[in-house]
Amino acid sequence: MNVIRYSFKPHGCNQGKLVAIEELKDIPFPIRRVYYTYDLKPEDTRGHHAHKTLQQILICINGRCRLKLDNGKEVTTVMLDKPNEGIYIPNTVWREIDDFSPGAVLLILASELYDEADYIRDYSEFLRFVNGNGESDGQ
Ligand code: T46
Repeated sequence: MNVIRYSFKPHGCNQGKLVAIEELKDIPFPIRRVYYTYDLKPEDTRGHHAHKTLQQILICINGRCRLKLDNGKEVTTVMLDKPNEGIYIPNTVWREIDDFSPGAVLLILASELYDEADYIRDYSEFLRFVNGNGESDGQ
């Protein structure tokens, strides 16, 4: 599947760098939520779900991790290892994140507030959902 990467322009030179991200200008959606994961071990694995409507940008602002994206037809794996690069995850894409380096920090910009009802946490249910077999049945 096609992976959309955003390269954010770093400002600064010999006294560190600064990246600014503005909604609907640098990324394609309004930012309604920001969260991050840290204190991750190399054997940790996160995600293992999809969202019905949520869009997100993932930025590994420190260290490295691996992102697996699955749209129900194709699977793609990308490394997140640049603090000025974001990977866009549209809705209805299954994601898994692993292979965290020591000190990895993953920052996420999200298009919606947290809503557990938006999650599809069962892979079979996800396949039914993306293959057009109607609404998620929650089973
Ligand atoms: C995704 C990956 C990258 C909240 O209370 N508010 C929030 O905004 C979020 C995201 C989570 N939570 C609670 C719900 C759970 O009790 O935090 C706990 C862990 O959440 P979750 O299992 O969803 O965490 P991850 O890291 O597996 O997944 C999250 C996002 O949910 C997901 O959309 O793409 O980060």
